[in-house]
Amino acid sequence: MNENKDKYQIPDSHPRAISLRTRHKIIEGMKNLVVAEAGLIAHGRGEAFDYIFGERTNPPAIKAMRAAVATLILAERPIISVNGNTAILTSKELVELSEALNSKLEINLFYRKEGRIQAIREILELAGAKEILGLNEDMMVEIEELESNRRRVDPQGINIADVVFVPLEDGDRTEALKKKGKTVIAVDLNPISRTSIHADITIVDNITRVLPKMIEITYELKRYSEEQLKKIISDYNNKRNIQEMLDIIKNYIENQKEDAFKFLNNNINI
Ligand code: PTJ
Repeated sequence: MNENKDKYQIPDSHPRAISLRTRHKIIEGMKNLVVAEAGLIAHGRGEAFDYIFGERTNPPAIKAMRAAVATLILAERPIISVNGNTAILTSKELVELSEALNSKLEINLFYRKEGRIQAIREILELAGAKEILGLNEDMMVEIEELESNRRRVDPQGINIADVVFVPLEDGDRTEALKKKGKTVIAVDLNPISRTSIHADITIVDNITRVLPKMIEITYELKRYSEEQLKKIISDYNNKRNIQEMLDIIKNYIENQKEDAFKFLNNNINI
C-alpha cells in the first residue's frame, strides 16, 4: 500500500497520527534546546490526562477560555509567559494571540540552561514575534515568594503585570503570583494539579487546542462592551468548572469501561 507518510514516517491513516507527530515535535524541540529534558516527561503526563477526557475540548474548557479572554482584554498589563513546551508546540499561535490581545510575551523557564532562552527566542521570532521579554538575564528581578528559577522575571513583564497567562506550569509559581496580587490564568491538562487548583481561571485542555480556540474567541470578544466582558467574568466560577471537568473524566472512564467489557464479552472465545 502506498501511503502518505510525514518526515517522522507516520502514515496519515494512523489512528494516533496527531498525538505521535506532537511527540516528535517535542523530541525535536529537546534536541534544539527549546524543550527541557523534563519537558518530555511533562508532555507524557499531559497526554495521559488528555486521554481520560477524550482528547477533545470539553464545554468547561470553552467556558474557562471565554472568561480568560475577557480577563485578558480588560487587563491593563497582561502578559503571556512562555516555556519550552509551549514554544515548540504553539509558537505561531502564541504570537497571534499576543498581538490580538495586545499582550506581551515573556520567556520564563523552570530549567535554566545555556542557550535555551536564545533557542526559544529564535522560534518565536521565526513565528513573527516582534517584542519578547525575559531575554536579558542581567536585567531580571526576583519574585521573593518563589524558590524556583521562575522567580527571575522581567521588570517590564511578569513583575508589573496585573494578569499573567501561564500555559503549562510546574506548580509553585501560581501561588507566588497570586500572593503578589496578580490574576493567574492557567492551561493544564491535569485538573487537580496545584496550578489548576490555585489559578483564578483554569483551562483544562491541551495547549495545542487551546491557543487556536482562544484566538478565535479573542476576535469575537473584542467586539463586546466592557460591561459584557465583565459579565462573562462574574458569571464564571473556577471551582465549579474544575468539578465539571472531573465529572467529565469520571463519566468518560465509566463509558470506556462499558465499551471494554462489551468488547471482551463478544470476543471471549478468541
Ligand atoms: O521549559 P521549562 O524549563 O520552563 O519547563 C517546562 C516544564 C513543563 C518541563 C516544567 O514547567 C515542568 O516540569 O512542569 P510539570 O511540573 O511537569 O507540569 C506540567 C503540567 O503541564 C502537567 O500538569 C501536565 O499535565 C501539563 N501538560 C503537559 N503537556 C500539556 C499540559 N497541559 C496542557 N497542554 C499540554 N500539551
